[in-house]
Amino acid sequence: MTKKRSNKKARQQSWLSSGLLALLILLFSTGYSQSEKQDTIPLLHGAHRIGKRMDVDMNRWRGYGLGQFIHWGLYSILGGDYNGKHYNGAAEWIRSWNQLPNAVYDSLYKQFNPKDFNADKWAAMAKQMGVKYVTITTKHHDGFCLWPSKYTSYNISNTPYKKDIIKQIVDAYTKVGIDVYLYFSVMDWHNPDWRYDLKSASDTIAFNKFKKFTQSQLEEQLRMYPQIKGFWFDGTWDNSWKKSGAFSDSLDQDLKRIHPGLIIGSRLRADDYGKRHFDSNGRLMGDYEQGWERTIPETFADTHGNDWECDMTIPENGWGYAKQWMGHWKTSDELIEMLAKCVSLDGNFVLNFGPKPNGTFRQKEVADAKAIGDWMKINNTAIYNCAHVNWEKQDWGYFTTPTSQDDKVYMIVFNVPVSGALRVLPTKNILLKKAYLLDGDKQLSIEKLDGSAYFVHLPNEGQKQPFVVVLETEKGKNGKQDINKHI
Ligand code: FHN
Repeated sequence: MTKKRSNKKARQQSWLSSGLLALLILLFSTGYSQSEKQDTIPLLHGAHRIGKRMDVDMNRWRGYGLGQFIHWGLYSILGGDYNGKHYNGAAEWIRSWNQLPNAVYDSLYKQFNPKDFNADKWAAMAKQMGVKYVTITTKHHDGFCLWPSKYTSYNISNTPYKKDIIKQIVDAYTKVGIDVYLYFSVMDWHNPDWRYDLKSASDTIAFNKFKKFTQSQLEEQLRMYPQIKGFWFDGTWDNSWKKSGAFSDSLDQDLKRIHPGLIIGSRLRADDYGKRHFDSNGRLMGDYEQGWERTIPETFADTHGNDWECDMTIPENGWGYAKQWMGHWKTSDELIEMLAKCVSLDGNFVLNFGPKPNGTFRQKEVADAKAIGDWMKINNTAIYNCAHVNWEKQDWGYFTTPTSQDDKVYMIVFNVPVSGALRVLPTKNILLKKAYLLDGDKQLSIEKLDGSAYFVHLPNEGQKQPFVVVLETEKGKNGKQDINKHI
């Protein structure tokens, strides 16, 4: 090799390595994001969007903060007991218990007569609690429909009660300004065409009928309850459905075409390879992540920057009414702390209620709704339309920040240190200008520490409830995460 050629090669190599270095610096300085990564597996039915859905309906969903879940159906009649014995699973699963004959369960509809059900009272309780959206089971895994579906006789119109429960709920909640979402279990233990897997031609024939039935019921709900904002799908984990990714993809698109703006989480679809929630390239399929059931992400990194919702029970498990609740019952302070944690990590917190067969709520649920509502009345500014703050988490509680302001941060305080001094460590040398209690505006003193840290000093008045401290920063300096920046 001549000297000239080897010089040229050396120049090329050094250009290549400095180019590579520059690219690496760029990737690390901008934060390598999920949206920037390459998809390696070609998919027809994977995610159809990169990053978050940014339309008005989804922005409204993002601002809810707090939601209510309602599991109500025939299982509430048994309340987890049959023949003097107690079923140890979740009460709404009791039909699957081998000690209870299916025929007995499937006749329960003849007794369903919730004489004390009053949708306006339910909506008033939810309103007082401060919820912005409700999700109600229209059909759980048992296949019983709380609306008068024309596609099956196993529905509310054939009970002694007769009246459409879903319509009453949609109307009553909508009237008080709470958005309604309909829970729909695809898995249907009552429909003879339901299959867990597709192992033969006859399975496929039956399941094709089942898919048509499912689509018809969903379109029926959209026609009957045009005010709804979305569907909450469940019972989509079996092989039969996982092998039907093309169908669930077209179903999702059809429903959204009929009802523009409709919100559907990540439980509906499976991709070409049967992967659920996240497709084979790791991208979220759905408008928000729907996998946080009875768990909350520990850190913001665990959310992958996606929209998400946590659905929580008050007892350890069990969504439908159970005469005996299992394990530890969460206190209202624990529930409020879960709410604060979810919002601080950019998620919504949805609390489940399992009404009794007569249409009323158990005492503990009523008391929790009241306690949460009383707390929300004072502190909701730190919950509604709030987002994650990129500041170091501290032991006293959680940070949130209003999405429409860039000079405020809220501290939702659950554990006051003996010293009464709350440590705050903003990012990027952000200056704190002012601190005060949200309730009563009382000004708090701020002490600057070494580096970028501060102490916010609390007055010596033992706070009995979780409370909020408002921090004011310089404009544009509240450490808010870029809403569509995935990590
Ligand atoms: O099996 C159901 C359960 O009964 C309940 O409806 C929950 C609510 O998120 N979803 C299913 C389990 O994931």
